This record gives sequence, C-alpha cells and structure tokens, in this order.
Amino acid sequence: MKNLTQSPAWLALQAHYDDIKDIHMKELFAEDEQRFDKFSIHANEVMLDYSKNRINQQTMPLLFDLARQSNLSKWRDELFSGVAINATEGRSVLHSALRNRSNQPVMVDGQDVMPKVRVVLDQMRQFSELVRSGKWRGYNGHRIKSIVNIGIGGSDLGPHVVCDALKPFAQHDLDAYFVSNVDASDILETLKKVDPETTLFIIASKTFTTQETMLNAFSARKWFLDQVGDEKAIAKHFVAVTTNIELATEFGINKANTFAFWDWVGGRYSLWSAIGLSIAVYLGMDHFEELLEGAEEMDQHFREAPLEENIPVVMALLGVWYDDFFAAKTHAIIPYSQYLARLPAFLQQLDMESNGKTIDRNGQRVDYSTGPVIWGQAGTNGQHAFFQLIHQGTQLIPADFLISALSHQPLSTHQRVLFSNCLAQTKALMLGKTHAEVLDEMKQQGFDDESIEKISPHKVFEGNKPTNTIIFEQLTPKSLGSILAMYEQKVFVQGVIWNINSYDQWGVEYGKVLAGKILEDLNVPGDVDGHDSSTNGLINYRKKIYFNDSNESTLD
Ligand code: G6Q
Repeated sequence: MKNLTQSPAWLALQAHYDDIKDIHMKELFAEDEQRFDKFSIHANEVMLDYSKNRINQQTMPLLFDLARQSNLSKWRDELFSGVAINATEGRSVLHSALRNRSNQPVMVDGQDVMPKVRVVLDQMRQFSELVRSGKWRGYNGHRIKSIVNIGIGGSDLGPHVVCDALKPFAQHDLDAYFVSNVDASDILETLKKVDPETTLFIIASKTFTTQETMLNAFSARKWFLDQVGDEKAIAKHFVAVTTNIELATEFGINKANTFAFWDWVGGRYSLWSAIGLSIAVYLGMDHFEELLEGAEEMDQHFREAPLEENIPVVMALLGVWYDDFFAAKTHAIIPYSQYLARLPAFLQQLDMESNGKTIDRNGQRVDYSTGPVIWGQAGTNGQHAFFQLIHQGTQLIPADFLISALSHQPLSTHQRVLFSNCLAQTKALMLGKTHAEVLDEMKQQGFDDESIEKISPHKVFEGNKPTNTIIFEQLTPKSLGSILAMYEQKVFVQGVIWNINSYDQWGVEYGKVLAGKILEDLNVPGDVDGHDSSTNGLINYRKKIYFNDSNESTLD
C-alpha cells in the first residue's frame, strides 16, 4: 500500500473517528446491555474483553477492512511458511517453527527445519534433566544449585520474564539469576550470591560478539578461574547458547555443551529456542514444552480464527485505532500479578524494537505513527503511583490489564482483593465521575458550599479511557506461552498494517558500533576531538577524572 493514509480503509476510519471521538463509553454501555458479549473473545485459555474501548458497532468492521486492505492473510501465510519477510536482513521469521508441536514440516530454502529443532529440544531435555536430577556434577563433585544466565536484550528478557512468572513451577533447590547490564555491579552483585562449586553459567548470545555479554562472560570466567584455578573445570560450569559455535568454542566451552539456534530466530523472539535453556533448567523441560504448547495454541488461533474473533488481530487493530487516529502516544501494560512484574519490560522490547521504525517496506518515510511507547508496572502498585495521570492527566493512555482468575498463592483474600482492584480501575477509567456526581457526593459528605465550589472541579474524572482486560484461569506455562505469543502476533499484525519490517533492528546495531568506537577513545591517553563537541567533552571529562591505559579490572 503506497499511501496508507490516503487509502479507502484509512479515510473511512478517519471519517468514523470524527463521528465517534466525542461519544462517551458509558453511553455506549447504557445503550447496549450485550456490549460485553459482543466485544469479548476467547482463544483456549485466554479471554480478551475489549468492550471498554472507544468503539461502536461500526468501528471494528472498518478496522477489519484496514486489515484486509493490508493483505494481512497473505502476510500471515508468508510468516508461517518461511518466506524471508525480514527483507532488510534477507531472513525468514520462524519462531513459530520452534513451537510447532505437530509433525508438519516447516521449510526454509527448500529444507525442513523441524528435524534440527527437535534435535536441540532433545539436547535441552537431556542436559536440563542431568542438571536438575543432580547427575550433572560440578568440577569437584557438587550438584548445581544456581544457574546464571548471561545475556542481554533478546537473550535475557524472554527467559527472565518466564522464569520470574513461573517461579511456583521451579525446582526448589535451584536458583536462577540473570546478568545483563555491562555495569559491573550487575555481575558482581550476582557473583556475591553464588558459589563456583555449584554454579552453572549459561552464556546466551546469538552472535557471541555482543560487548556487554562477552565482558560479563569473561568476568564470570575470571572470577571462576581465580577461585578454582583449573581451566578444565570450565566445561562443567559454562555452557553456551548461540548461532556462533566457533566463538563459543574459542571461549573454552565444550562443543557438546553448546546449544544451537538459527538466523531465522530474531533475538526478541528467541525465548522459544535454546535461548530458553535457563527456563528448561529452572522450570524443567516438561514445563518448557508446555510453554511452547501454549504459544502454539495461540499461533493456531491466530492462523485460523476469523478476523472478528482473532485476539491478536483485534488487539493490533485497537492499537492502530488509538495510535493513529486518537494520537495516543503511549500504551500501558498493567499485569495484576507480581509474578508478571517483568512483563512490561519484555513487551517494551518486543513492541518498540519491532515497530519503532520510520521507513516503510518500500523505503519511504511514513507519514503516520508506527507504535506508542510501551510502559507499565504490576498492579496494584501502579495504582498508588502513576495511575493518577491515566485517570486525570491530559493524555489518552490506552492500557492492557492482565489478571488470572486463580492464584498460586491462596493466602486469605489476597487474590480476590487483587481482582477487585483490577476491575475497579478499568471501570473507573471507563465511567469517570461527572461534576454533578461530585457535587452530590460532597453535599452528602457535609462540605460547605464554598469548599464544594473550590474543590469539586478537581474531583471530576472525565472517564472514557480505553482498556483491554486479558483474563486467564491461572498463570501456568501454557497460559503464559499463549499470552506471550498473543503479543508477538499483535506486533506482527501492526507491522503489516504500517507496512514496516518488524524484524530488523538497525537502531540497536548502530548503538553497538558507536559504543565500540568510543571505547577505543577511552582507552588512549590525552584529549580526543574526533566526535561532536558534546561527545568529545564527555570523553575528555571522564579521562580527566580517571584514566588507566591498562585494562581496568572490576574483579581485583
Ligand atoms: C533483539 C535484538 C537485541 C539482541 C541483543 C543481544 O531482537 O537484536 O536485543 O537480542 O543485542 O544479542 P546477542 O544475542 O547476539 O548477544
């Protein structure tokens, strides 16, 4: 689509926006008692209630027209069948093959990739079972008690969110740690908690060249060798997950302890691959496979359900509706689950790295927004902090609320209180509170007329703030797999509509290159002048405070 904003479906939505923008959702609810039934859909364990959105009966058909106009079903077929839709890197996008639990082949360049996917899954099973059963022994015969995943971005956020979310399924005598930041405090604070005799380091890096991961891996290796003193011991305590087996071997990792994946797995879509090794070890391979099954169920739903009943499609279109027509700048993710506290961070990368693009698939600059800022925090904590801005600030902030019906921790009334808070917020955001209601309330509370006049405007809530509620029975490997895949496919649909490649990340690559150049300048004595004046000034300022031309050691 050359001129998306001039296309018939877009223009129809623009006209519809003018009709609907001043309609309050509470009127829509009052007019139609069936609104919840009409605007809620299921996919296996997940239910989406999208009735609290700024939509009426005309809106969704117009949004579905936009999806059809973008050839969504053609792109969806290409995604699943291994066409190289990541055109700027010439790659297929096949994380769905990693969770393909059927016997169906998935072809890339004329070859079925499923046999090698299964080989790695078997290798992960064998290895994780050895570690978990205690048959895998450290260099001096102790069993492994701690695993430390060293990776960043896509090689960290996915396994990290899953291990945190599914803690109730973890083996009680194993701890999982994640080190990602090149700030030495990350690795050092983690190393304080573990013992070299009982620790397994998983170096997770697709390229095995990422500066932060490699520095953290070398620091961990030095810490280990300083205490153990025997290079041969590395084989028992360091394993790698990478597409670059050669570099992992150079690092000293036994080839047998290297877990492969492939260039058709994007970093932020890689938790389903061997990058999920920390998940398999911490939670067990059966749970890892249930996670894959949950994701596959969502993939099936996404492929087969009509647009009208398709959760990722509906969520994607609502996102486009707010982003491009209501000009919403941000989108909040509020999981009502402490176990899901890292979900906003995971979705920030998934969404913003995938669709944070200005150039479309034809190489043209887009004249529409391609995605909001994603942010959020677990409820109820957010309610006592930033919710004020969502309720009464000047911006429109659509939000996803996620909640399970049952908790893993049936402690007194906690889950019911959590649940009621979640629903109270979405209700309040939708309804708001009118000035007349505030006046009544204040009169009943016995305020005098002067106070009522002064204070009442501050107590008015406009309401009409859109939310999705995503509800599932319980947070299990399966339901989590479905939820994460749901968001992945939502991001895909939006990329199709915005006509951008959601699977490259040149912005990330650019930062990696520049950091390398600045590091070179920090390593030489004297002032530098080869950058802009700000960058020169900051480099020279740091060198005046501290310069050491030998390698600064963080571990001495
Ligand atoms: C993800 C990005 C990025 C990447 C990290 C780590 O899609 O490409 O977050 O995952 O930069 O890269 P490595 O796995 O190669 O270390």
